Amino acid sequence: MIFEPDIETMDRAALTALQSERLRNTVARVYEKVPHSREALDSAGVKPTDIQGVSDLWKLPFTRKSDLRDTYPFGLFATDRGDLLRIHASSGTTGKPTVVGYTSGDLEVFGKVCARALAGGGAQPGMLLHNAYGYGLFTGGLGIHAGGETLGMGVVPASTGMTERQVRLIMDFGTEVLCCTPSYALTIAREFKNQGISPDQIPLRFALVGAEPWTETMRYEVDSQLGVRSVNIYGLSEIIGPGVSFECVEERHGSHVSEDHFLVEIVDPDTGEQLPDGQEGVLVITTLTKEALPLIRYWTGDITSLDRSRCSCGRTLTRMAMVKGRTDDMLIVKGINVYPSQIEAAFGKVRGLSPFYRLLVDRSGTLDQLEVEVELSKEVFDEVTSEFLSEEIIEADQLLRGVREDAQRAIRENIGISAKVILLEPERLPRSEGGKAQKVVDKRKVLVS
Ligand code: DLL
Repeated sequence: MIFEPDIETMDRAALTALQSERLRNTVARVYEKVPHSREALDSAGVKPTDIQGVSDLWKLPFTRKSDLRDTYPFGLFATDRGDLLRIHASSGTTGKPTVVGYTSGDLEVFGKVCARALAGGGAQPGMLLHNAYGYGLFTGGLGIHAGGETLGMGVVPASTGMTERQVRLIMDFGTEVLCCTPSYALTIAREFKNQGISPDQIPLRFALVGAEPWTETMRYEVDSQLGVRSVNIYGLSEIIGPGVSFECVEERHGSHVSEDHFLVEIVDPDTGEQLPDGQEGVLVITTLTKEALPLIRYWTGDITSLDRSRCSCGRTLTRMAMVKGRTDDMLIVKGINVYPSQIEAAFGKVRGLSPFYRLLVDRSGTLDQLEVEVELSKEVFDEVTSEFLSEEIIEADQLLRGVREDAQRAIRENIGISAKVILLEPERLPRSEGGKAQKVVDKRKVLVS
């Protein structure tokens, strides 16, 4: 189902005209209302009148997370504090949190883009939505909540944690749609299994998962363990929260960007030059309708590519590929760029591994060392332990060695780096309780511990 067909299937020329008009207004407003951004434009030698349309976008300077931090808390806001109806903030693990605000108009847009995403993912008015994104300063909970209500769904504001209870509520209510992070979807799946509930007994039909990178391997696990068809939902607080882009349940091949509100481009991470469609780089987003916190050319740090070809679902909105990772998540190990999702993708082809893994990077002397802890799949683990019981230890040992060698080879062949793989028994790694999973421990950054 398409929530706003007029917009979502709009002819490209009409959409570009709409974007150009909104871009002109946004730049003029920001220039007038936000001194910090006015200075940035002035020092780049750009006047609002230089921006006539989308094709002039490249002339504008980037806005970065540091601009939000430097002007903490409300320095980039274009409205009075009295016009704010809501404030969200990032957890701010390093330094000050990033604060974002919404006017009544912004909240309406937020609800609509999330409703588009839910409808795109298979949800329909009248269905129940189990929302296991965190409620609070994180935008996931309240954002998706508003999307469900805007679409006409009944929303269960489950938030995160207490997985046993989440499973019980889904079963008792007969809930059709699940929203949570991909790692938490697998935690919920494991709890269903522990309670002896098989995928065909679970009432869920659709899942919108996001807020952290995930891969096709994980999608397969989510779908098969929960008996759902899962789609990706992407977003970031600075731009609005969830709902910046979403996959359609028909194709599940790239996430449609709500381009009437968010203008996207891909740029070279080193030079900032715009890159052509299809090429991978940093996603940069300009808000087109945001009132409280309009952002010009916001450097998301997320690595992806764009595809403007038509989609069989009927939407004309540009699609962005699954986010590979963030520029600041990228590890440089022995001079080679490594994203956690590349390891996950490489492991997807190895029999005997589960999707639960963690990268540990350390330095011995001047040499970087990468270790990857990964849990064995339940099947292989059972096979190995039963062989132990029957005292066929040698065979079990061979099986484990084989899995480990395959895993190490997959990393070498796919990423070009040698890593030590450590096989763990199932459920050894810390599980996501609804938040974003921590996939990397970089011990090189710890100066004193
Ligand atoms: O994670 C908003 C959100 C909530 C999106 C619920 C989807 C669902 P932040 O906490 O500000 O906002 O984190 C934003 O998370 O820049 C990406 O690096 C990452 N991210 C978000 N969605 C995805 C996704 C929310 N589908 C940051 N795939 C972004 C990969 C994602 N990474």
